[in-house]
Amino acid sequence: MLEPTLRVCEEIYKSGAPRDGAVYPEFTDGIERVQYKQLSEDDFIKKYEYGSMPVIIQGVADKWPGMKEWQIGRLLDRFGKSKFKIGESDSGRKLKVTLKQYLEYSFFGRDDSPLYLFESSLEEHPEAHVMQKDYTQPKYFRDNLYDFLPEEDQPPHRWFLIGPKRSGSEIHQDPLGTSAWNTSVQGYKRWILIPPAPKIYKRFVRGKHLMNKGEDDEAIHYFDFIFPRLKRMEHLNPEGRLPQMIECIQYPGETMFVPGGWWHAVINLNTTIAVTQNVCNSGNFARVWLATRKGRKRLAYRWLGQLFRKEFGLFQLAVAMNKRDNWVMWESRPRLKAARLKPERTKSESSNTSQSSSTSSDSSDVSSDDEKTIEAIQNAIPDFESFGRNIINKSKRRYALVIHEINLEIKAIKAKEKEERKELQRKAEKGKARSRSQSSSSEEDSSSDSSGGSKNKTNSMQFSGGEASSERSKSSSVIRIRKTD
Ligand SMILES: O=C(O)CCC(=O)C(=O)O
Ligand SMILES: [Fe+2]
Repeated sequence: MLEPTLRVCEEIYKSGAPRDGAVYPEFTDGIERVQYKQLSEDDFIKKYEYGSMPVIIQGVADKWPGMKEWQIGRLLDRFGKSKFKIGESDSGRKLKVTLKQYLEYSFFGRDDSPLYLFESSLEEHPEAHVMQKDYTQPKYFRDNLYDFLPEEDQPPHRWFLIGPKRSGSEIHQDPLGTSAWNTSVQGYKRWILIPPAPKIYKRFVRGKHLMNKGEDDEAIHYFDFIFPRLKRMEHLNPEGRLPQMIECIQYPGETMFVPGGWWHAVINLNTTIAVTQNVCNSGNFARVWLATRKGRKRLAYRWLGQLFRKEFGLFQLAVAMNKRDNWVMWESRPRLKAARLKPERTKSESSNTSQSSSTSSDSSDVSSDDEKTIEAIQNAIPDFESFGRNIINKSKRRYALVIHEINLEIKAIKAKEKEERKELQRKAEKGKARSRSQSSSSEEDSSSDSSGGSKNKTNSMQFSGGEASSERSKSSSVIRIRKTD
């Protein structure tokens, strides 16, 4: 299935023909393309980041040394003996092999869904850290709000990738609502992008409702079988639930921008070498804040402290969102409770309270600097109504858009949570029924959404022993884990 598309891509690439609107055997390229030199930071943020619109940027990598250095032969000469991460076992153990081993595997192996080299900490790599100099961040992403946290506290956000033909990324959203840029230095990537919307759930975009028994959601299987069904039933069908989506090819040298929350899946049409980074900026802050305060409670607390010092407008936004949702931050739970009980505490009482809150959680997460900040935060919480007016007056367009997005997101999150609760209930009922009918034999993995977890582990570990399996090998858990934090 990939071959005819690859042939069209190569023709277009050689002839220098325009890529927007190009017609491939199974789809028409529907993404907008822009020139790096012609698009200012402001225009990018307004149109694509606030506008939550994917775009391919041409010309970002024109002067990168990596365009010459990141050729397979060169990389092999430079780093053939160095080890890179190609996955993780289900228990989180890193799977590393030498670049030479990996390239042998990817050129000579016959895996249906090959393993993907996904190295997340190039800067810490004993030899390959020099590759950091081979590329520069596009100008639109220099302000990353996570940079307010020390590097070691930040969720992973930089990856170097090598993937052979047929390798790819299952359909997913990037972690914590962040946006991403992804530059292909070599090779063609086919993308599917689906915008976030209240009724677009994980199970739905994965096409669980359209899967036959025994089918999985690995990238190659998704592109070949599941997605065509989803497109027919839910996109092309006027009664379908998926009116919007984008299909396109990313060519060598092009940079894909994926806004926070967008579902996306990728398949490599030939060997690709790419670099990708995730960012949080004022354009996606509302989404990232909602995800961070829920998924990374302690990190959110520390981050809020930094925002207070360095980006007061966004700090206010975060606090307003918390107020509106009655969300109590991790650290401030006991503090607020105590404040409600004893509004006029003495100094010593208040320090006792904060001590006991620390021991009940993780004291190492709270520095005394944070303590001072949290005090200031508590005093600075604005009244939401006046805060809203204030903000709108201050910079109408910017925040109106953000607030609108918050509303959509809150709705989506509530709907999602409801769905999750139902799912949990279903599982619990299923479990009860099962334990009634059978008491032994518990080999099966019961998590409904993690397709083939233990199978993947076995295959990954086989490979770590240096075997290029000629059987169908799976990498889905490997891929799924890599952009989580
Ligand atoms: O190039 C790819 O495989 C896509 C990468 C991606 O979407 C991700 O890592 O989140
Ligand atoms: Fe992604």
